[in-house]
Amino acid sequence: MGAVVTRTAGGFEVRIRVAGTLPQVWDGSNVENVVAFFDVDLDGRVDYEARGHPAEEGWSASSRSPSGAGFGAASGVTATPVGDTLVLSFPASVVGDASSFQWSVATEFGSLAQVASGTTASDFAPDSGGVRFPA
Ligand SMILES: [Ca+2]
Repeated sequence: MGAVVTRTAGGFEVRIRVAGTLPQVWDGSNVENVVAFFDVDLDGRVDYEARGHPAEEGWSASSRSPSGAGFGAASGVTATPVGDTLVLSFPASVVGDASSFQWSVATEFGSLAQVASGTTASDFAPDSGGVRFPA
């Protein structure tokens, strides 16, 4: 898995490349999340998340901030699969209007019970060592 963050006119774009081809739709059972994590105050704790996940009619997105979560269009995030790369695009408001941060990405795949467990979240969230943006 490899990823790159770029600044866009309206915010940011995160391109996350995975091994193999991304599914176009939900497989009907497993949850798949492709997630970008942002630590905007550099304290080692994730403050914002942008997520993409395959749904019945293509990829959907969600976001999480200290004040709550947004789903679908309300998340501000769009998730577009392009072959082996998922493109997450979103306005700067999704990362609290930050212009610099440390970031990382992860994927989750499994049953809802597995993905929703507290241990899964702590296992997959980066504890430290995110990549700085701008570099
Ligand atoms: Ca933080």
